[in-house]
Amino acid sequence: MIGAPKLGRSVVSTLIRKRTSIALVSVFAFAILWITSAGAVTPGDLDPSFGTGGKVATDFGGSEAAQALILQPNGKIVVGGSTYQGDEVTAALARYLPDGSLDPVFGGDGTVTLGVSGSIWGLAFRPGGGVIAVGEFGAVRIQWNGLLDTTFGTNGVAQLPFGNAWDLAIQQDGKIVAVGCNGCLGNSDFRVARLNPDGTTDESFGNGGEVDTDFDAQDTPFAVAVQRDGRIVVAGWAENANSTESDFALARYNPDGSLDSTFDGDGRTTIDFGAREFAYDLAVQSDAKLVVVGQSTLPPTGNDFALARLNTDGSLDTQGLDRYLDAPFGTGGKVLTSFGDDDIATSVEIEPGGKILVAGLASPEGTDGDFGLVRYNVDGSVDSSFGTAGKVTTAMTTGEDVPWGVVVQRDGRIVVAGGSQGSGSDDFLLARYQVRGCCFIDGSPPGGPPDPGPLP
Ligand SMILES: [Ca+2]
Ligand SMILES: [Ca+2]
Ligand SMILES: [Ca+2]
Ligand SMILES: [Ca+2]
Repeated sequence: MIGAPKLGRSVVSTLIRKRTSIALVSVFAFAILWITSAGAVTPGDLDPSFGTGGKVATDFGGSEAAQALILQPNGKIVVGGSTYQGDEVTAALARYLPDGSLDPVFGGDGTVTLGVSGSIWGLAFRPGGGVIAVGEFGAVRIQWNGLLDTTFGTNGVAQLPFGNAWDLAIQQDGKIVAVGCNGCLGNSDFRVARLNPDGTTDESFGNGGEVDTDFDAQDTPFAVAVQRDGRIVVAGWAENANSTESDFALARYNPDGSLDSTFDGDGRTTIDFGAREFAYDLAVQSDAKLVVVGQSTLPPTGNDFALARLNTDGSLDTQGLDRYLDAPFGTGGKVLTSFGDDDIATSVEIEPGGKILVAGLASPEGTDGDFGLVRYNVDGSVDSSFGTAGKVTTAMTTGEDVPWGVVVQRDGRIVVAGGSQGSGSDDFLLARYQVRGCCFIDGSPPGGPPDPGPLP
């Protein structure tokens, strides 16, 4: 699904580089241990109290990929994706305790394989308990113990009017907004659909429960958020007919599904970085500005992390509304960040203090591709107190490690989840990172309410 990351790297040179890195690691191991024991934590360091050295891999017995990540209020971590076994792709979920171990309350061993085909691409908590997941299969509701709720939709599965749902958001009234495209090929458009909380089509939304929005030839919506005022924002990309040019594309809708004319005049806007752009995630800041992230592809430098921030009226955040308090974002509202080669931002989360965390595939020159994480200040500059000059890369496998979700715990620690391609052992992959002053190095859980009880 990710644009077109180049895989044509020399395996031999990769192996040589890996051996060199191992040698360097052993040389510096004592120094790193000493620094850790002295309590000097650099924000962005892996959290040793999570899994093994800050990393977790979960195998379902096949080829897995994690594509959605949410955090329960009590600190448990829910990850959704797929497992490929015996020529079948099946929706799969895992739930983890705060220390990264699998939660046996969930499905008996922490993992659940749903009896629906296709991958989970979006997860969200449902008010009143349970989790809604969307993907190729439509939408399902999962109970606190991992079981499918068969009172939802038809025998537990609600149909959605597209081949694949890429994301969802849940309104305050419990209605479910999902995005996908009417074909995703040829002359496709953004399609937004809304379900009632019980999984039936919400006929009050748009045209019989769905809305189509055209930008260019091939339009693909990939992320959706519901603003606090109830308006619905969708981000993705608009591509021309011969795939030579594409831009970030955003649409905003009123709660009834009509385009919001206060957003760039007609409810739609596109953002060009001067190359081919694809947007994969969207976050709404506390001041209602929108942050969109994805990739910009400009040969020969490959893909870069691409970020844009929009004002609430849909214009790029080029000035800031208050010259003292509200800094403009990047250059002309846009930021590009390179790790070296093929770098693709897939997920964004706003920290409580307003800093912006972006996770994605990071490929420093010549590497096989790893989890990448960048923390930005509110003005779009990289936060130099984080990692190395604002960036962190984590090799999860010898393959191409692609994160598809980032969340911030209540204690500030950062969890990233995703999968890998080409390593030969594709599992759900998670990493957790520390932040400055982190006092949770002993693994004490953040506490909070217990799991919600069974659905009524
Ligand atoms: Ca596996
Ligand atoms: Ca179109
Ligand atoms: Ca473009
Ligand atoms: Ca890797």
